[in-house]
Amino acid sequence: MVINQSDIEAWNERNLSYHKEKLGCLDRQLDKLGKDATDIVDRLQKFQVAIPSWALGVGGTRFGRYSIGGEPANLEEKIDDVGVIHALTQSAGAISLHIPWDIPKDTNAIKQRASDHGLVFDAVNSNTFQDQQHQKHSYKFGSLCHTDKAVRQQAIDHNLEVVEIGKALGSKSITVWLADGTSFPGQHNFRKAHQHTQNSLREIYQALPDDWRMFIEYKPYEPYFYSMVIPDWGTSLSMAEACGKNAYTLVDLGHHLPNTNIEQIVAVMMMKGKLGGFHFNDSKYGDDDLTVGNIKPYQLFLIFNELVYGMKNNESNNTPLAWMIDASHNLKDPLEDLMQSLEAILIAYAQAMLVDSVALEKVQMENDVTYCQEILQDAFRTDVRPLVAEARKLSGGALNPIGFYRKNGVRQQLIQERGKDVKATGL
Ligand SMILES: [Mn+2]
Repeated sequence: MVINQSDIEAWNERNLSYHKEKLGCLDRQLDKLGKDATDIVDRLQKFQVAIPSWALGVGGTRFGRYSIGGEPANLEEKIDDVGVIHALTQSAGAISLHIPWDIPKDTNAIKQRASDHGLVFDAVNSNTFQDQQHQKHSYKFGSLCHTDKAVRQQAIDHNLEVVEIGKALGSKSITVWLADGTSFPGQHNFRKAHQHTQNSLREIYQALPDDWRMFIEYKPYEPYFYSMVIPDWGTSLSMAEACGKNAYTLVDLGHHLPNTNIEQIVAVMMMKGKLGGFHFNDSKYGDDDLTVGNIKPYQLFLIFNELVYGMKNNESNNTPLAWMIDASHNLKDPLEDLMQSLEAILIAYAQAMLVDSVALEKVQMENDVTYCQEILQDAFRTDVRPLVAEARKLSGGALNPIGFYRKNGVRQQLIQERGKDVKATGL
């Protein structure tokens, strides 16, 4: 399934006059505020978010999984799906592989296929949260933290294998998320579990090529409900620091207890030069993995406000961040859902670029609390969608990707090509 550029152009032509009308209005508004629309559009065009290979099929809950039809059955088709999203949005120029769900059989052919779609390989993700067939030791009671050295070694070896696969594909980073934890008090010696994990991570880190980065993800609970070995940013940061300069903390928006101030975490981690990457999603209660920005768009904006400030004021030389959508799709068409997520991310980014940071700093100094809020909300309540659409159009994408996707019956074509009953591996 390949989207024809000429179809996108024809689609844009039909929708152009309405777009121009909206863009013109916004341009005049921004002019008055002294904001340069061209610069914002330019930055939006450059912003690329990785799509994980496990997010292209319909996910399930503990209770059921309802296939949508035409799901990708193998890595090649997953790459094709990201290709569709990228062709329409021009902002999903990377794919993040999950090992062992998506081990390339023919690395060169996979690289070629990705590059045909204009895609590169982002961080590779290891998996020690479930047992694979023919695996010698079980991870039931932990992986990098396990009491048994042989289990820890097996988990370390798996991570090193993931790095080898990533090297062959041109990836430059590995993301480690551990499901290690306990559900009952007394089950772990906290100190030993922490030390084992720390030592295991250090071993993986030391085997990384010099130009690779390691991202350490944290999560407060789930799959275990009493304790997790890396429950929060503080633990992740201390482990990253103990590993070395190329180890960073990775923030997954869903991996926080309710009402955690994620924007503050982002600000401080960037100031310390230890924020490595981001997993985008949205949630109401826990790690719900819902469409980005669909429930808490203001929080997403506030996070981007800190990101934009951090990228502008980068005294600590924080590494360029790795962006990825980490969501699961149970109800919607995964491709539509991912396009909605990309849109939400770009909207929040554009709004954050509208924040008058000079004025904000001034009123902060004066402790003018009312005006601090006014400045933030002025930016947040600006409808920046024409800028996002313009950026997409200039890069060769569709003005309205979901409109195009529906009108051109992309899902129907995928079902025709791949069948109704295929199920993708993934969450
Ligand atoms: Mn994640």
